[in-house]
Amino acid sequence: MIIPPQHPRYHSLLQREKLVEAFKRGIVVPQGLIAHGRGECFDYLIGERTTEAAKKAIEAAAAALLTARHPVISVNGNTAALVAREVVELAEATGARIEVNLFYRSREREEAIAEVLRRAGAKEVLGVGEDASAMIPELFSERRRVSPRGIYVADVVLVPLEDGDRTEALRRMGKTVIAIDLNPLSRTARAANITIVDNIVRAMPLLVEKARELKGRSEEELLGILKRYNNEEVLREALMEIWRNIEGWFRRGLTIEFPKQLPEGF
Ligand code: PTJ
Repeated sequence: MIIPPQHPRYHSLLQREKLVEAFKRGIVVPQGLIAHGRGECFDYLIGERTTEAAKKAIEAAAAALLTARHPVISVNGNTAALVAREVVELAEATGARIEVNLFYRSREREEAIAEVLRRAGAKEVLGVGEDASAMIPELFSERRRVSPRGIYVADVVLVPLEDGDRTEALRRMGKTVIAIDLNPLSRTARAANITIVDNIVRAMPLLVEKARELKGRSEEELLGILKRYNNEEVLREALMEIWRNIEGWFRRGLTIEFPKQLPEGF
């Protein structure tokens, strides 16, 4: 479907089209379309823009990835459909490895997602087939299967659009977890060390830019950013932003004003 760029919801519709297209190619699961709908709702409430709170989280995420010994970016169907190029750029900027990790795992999807990433420029993609031979303890979904060269040994893991169980399991393994989740109340958002409450399509390019900007900085400076960062505060700010937006709608009224008389010629 062709969406006219002047359509008021152009960007949102474009994301839907990308996901539907990826669904038809077996990259995104039907549940991924539902998950995106939930994300859209929260995006509406935060004003469909990157908040100051999200910018703080993005800076901390860049610092965490740059100071990590074994950083890994975990990729699922929705992430591959929406931001494959940015995943590769972020991996290049931070030295992170890329690993396919799926909630609804199948060999066909692993391969299809790895192919999307390779086409976007990835030289190596972990977590496909026999490579996903290590297990995350106490986790019962297919997401427990990880690469012994990737998530299993990672000290910092970026998990966009994650489920709560795995975030908690990764934390129990002592890893630093960075989440991207539009829902500040989700279990993932609350369990992660750093939560970027923003749409992945806005957050990822900003994260790449920040990582490139901070790359030359000293370890001391980067650790300073992490020390000052407070995730609880960032989640509170994200909720406050939603609250302020709702207050604004109350104040301004909810109806749309139309001209009382039709202009001449109608
Ligand atoms: O590809 P698979 O098999 O790994 O499956 C992926 C999904 C997304 C289906 C799976 O991980 C899942 O069920 O996720 P959840 O538990 O529904 O969580 C997804 C979270 O991502 C929700 O809290 C949504 O609000 C959020 N979300 C959805 N779209 C976006 C988003 N956050 C940021 N940007 C988005 N575009």
